[in-house]
Amino acid sequence: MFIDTAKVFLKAGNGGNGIVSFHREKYVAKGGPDGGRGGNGGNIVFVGESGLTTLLDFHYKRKIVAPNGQNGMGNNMYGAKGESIYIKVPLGTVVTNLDTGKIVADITKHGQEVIVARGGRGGRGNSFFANSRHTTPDFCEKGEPGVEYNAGLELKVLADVGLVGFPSVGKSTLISSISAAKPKIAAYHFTTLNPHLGVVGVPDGRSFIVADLPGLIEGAHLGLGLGIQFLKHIERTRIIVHVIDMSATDGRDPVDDYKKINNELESYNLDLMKKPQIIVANKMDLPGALENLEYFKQETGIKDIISISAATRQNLNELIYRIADKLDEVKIIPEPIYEAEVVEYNFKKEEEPFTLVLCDDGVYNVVGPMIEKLMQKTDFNNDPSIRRFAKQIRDLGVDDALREKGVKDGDTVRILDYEFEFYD
Ligand SMILES: Nc1nc2c(ncn2[C@@H]2O[C@H](COP(=O)(O)OP(=O)(O)OP(=O)(O)O)[C@@H](O)[C@H]2O)c(=O)[nH]1
Ligand SMILES: [Mg+2]
Repeated sequence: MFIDTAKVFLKAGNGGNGIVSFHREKYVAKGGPDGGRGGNGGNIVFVGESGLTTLLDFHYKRKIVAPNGQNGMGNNMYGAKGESIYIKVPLGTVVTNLDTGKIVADITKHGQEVIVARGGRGGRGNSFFANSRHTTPDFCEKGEPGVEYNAGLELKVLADVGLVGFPSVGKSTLISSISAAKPKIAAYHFTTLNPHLGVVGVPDGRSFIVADLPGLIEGAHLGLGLGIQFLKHIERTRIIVHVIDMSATDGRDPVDDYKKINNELESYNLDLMKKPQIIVANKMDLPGALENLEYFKQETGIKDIISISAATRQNLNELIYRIADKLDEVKIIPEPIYEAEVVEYNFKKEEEPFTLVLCDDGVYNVVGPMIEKLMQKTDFNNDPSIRRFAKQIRDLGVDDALREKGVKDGDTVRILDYEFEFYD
């Protein structure tokens, strides 16, 4: 089966903790601080790979965890960093953070690397905090946690041209006649179950990529036939080649076919109808096709139709040139519509550093990315470290804000899962 969606839990490595350490040497009573920094946690990086065509691998990989950074050591030694993990994904993979619903990455180029989950930074050791006034700091930072979330992966095939039409109109026959792609061809409907890509060389040196897509039927936008799963691939193509069986082998009316397919495209996404369409009358080698073509032109008023026979390779060169010229006209490849989400552990400067939320139990919660980050970096088993945290949040104005809300000495205040007693 063709797999074009997958879910995976991503967990980047935590940063290693900084440590508190003092230099020791024979006959030296107490040396300077020399606690090193923790190593950064490993990132999870997705890499675009043109050789891959499905997300099948992710069905065996439910969870990707990058290694943590090591803690810092004495003698100013840094902890080793967690190695980043590189995962190959097919071109056209869109990654969504399912916890927030935001698009994280859209991988469209071979070799393109996107950090989809950033490892936490290592905490600084006590040697980092030494200065002329404070020569023997006895606190350090903990490492930041790595980014983690449930990711949804979706593959949207990238091609210049999408072959669109009812089942059995000859889409696969066409791609196999104009490129080296060899999809299955047969007289029954839905022979093609997954998109095939083929590179077409124009005799004048140009080339383009064609996607042979599974057939559409009425109601596809509602999920009938192979449904929406493949309509979405058409979103990524620059032009549409609309293939019609002009011989009406299956007993349908070609005019009806044409209208129904356009109706499906429009119902799925209005923008699909804005894409340039080249209309191809196929199976012109069969009896009745010429008459049907005249009738088609009359009924629709469309004159610009390319008549071919994919099976007997009639008029294929004209089609190829026509596609290449049209692609030249629509040179601008639609850029990915998504802005990459900042998957980093970051906060915007202009953002409120914190907000106070009154919970049902009457306790104030101090929330906000900045305050939570400070909190995660604090080692609560170490008094000086806690004092430093208290000073940092006082400097941010948390104490004043709480007092304004009427919080008094001895009242409980929460940050993340921790409860504190409020003291001035
Ligand atoms: N005579 C004739 N038969 C053709 C032509 N093109 C395709 N066929 C036949 O039509 C049938 C369907 O062809 P396919 O290429 O599998 O059609 P498709 O559009 O890919 O069909 P699905 O994958 O089911 O959507 C096959 O039996 C082909 O041999 C043509 O130009 N002339
Ligand atoms: Mg086919």
